[in-house]
Amino acid sequence: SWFERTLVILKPDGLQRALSGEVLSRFEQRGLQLVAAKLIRPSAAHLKQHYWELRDKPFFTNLVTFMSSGPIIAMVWQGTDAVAIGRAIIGATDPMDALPGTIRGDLCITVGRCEEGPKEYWELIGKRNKFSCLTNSRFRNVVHGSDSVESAKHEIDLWFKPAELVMWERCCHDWVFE
Ligand code: DAT
Ligand code: MG
Repeated sequence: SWFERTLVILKPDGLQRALSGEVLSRFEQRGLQLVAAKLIRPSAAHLKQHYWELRDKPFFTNLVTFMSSGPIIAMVWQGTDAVAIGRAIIGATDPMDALPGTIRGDLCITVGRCEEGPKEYWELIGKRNKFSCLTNSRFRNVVHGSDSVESAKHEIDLWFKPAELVMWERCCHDWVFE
């Protein structure tokens, strides 16, 4: 149905890199409709809930640290197959596997662990950008998107109060959806 919804997050790297307009317009231009959005700095506790299914992964702590390292934009997008379309717009988890034309395939690169680069380089970067060496998280992949209709419902409940979801009709609705 055209009111399927998905949770999308512009991650701290996306906001820091001034990619918010680019990311929002990709969802907008595909035809999905924005029904909620907010700029927030989420707490580690909140992010642990968000990524609870990954709690046993070795990168879990680093992922939570990275995601709480700066402000993010949480959004809800609506439309036919919004979850699957959202995942297609975003691309594969590892930016190296993401196809050109996807957000991750166009806008980011796998960022290796800090130890992998030459020490002098990381010292330089560390002085310039306090986030660069903050975590060991392998992926700075710009966006999050729900991976199923079920998890989308759960995630939207976690990030938004019902009153924050705005009902409105876009003027081009009938030009995009059957
Ligand atoms: P996705 O964000 O594509 O849904 P996911 O839910 O499996 O991927 O993982 C959530 C995030 O965790 C992902 O965007 C980046 C990070 N991550 C996933 N796999 C990782 C790994 N092997 N090493 C480091 N970080 C990883
Ligand atoms: Mg996921």
